[in-house]
Amino acid sequence: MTFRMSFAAVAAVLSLALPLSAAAEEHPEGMHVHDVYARSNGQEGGSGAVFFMIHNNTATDDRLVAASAPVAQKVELHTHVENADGVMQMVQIEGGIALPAGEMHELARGGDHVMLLGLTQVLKDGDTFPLTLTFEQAGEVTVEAVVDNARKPGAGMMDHSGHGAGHGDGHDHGQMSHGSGG
Ligand SMILES: [Cu+2]
Repeated sequence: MTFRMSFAAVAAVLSLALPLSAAAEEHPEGMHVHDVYARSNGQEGGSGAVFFMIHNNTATDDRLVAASAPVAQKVELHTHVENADGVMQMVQIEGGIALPAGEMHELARGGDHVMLLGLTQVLKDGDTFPLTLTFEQAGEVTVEAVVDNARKPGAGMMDHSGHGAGHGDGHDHGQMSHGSGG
């Protein structure tokens, strides 16, 4: 609080000289989506996954409820859950991803991700495509995703070798249980 007050005091003093937008530009209010990258098996009709960081820099709790991209027939929000045998399985997220006001949420390999199913074009490293995210409150936000299969996850929290390879080459959704009565 002391810091905030002194900052406010300094800001007040400087406000004549310094445009207010200088501070506002660093952390503008809004739904921020950073660091968007995709992995793909590089085959038409294949699959891919998109990862990014969401920063809900608003005063309102929100939810990511849907995603779409022109490069896939179907786009779903997925996560991984551990089954009774300790094996990670991919499942579709019911009801979207909760984004409390002011908080960050990372979609990362081994965790939540946007799944691209039935690619309508080949995605190779360096290719880009628009990804539109639909938030319950913030509405639609379109960002550019870049294909980067070599990207390493930031914090290797879990090894999850079986599935990680799946997203890269030949992710077989036929073997996954996607909440079909199970
Ligand atoms: Cu998936």
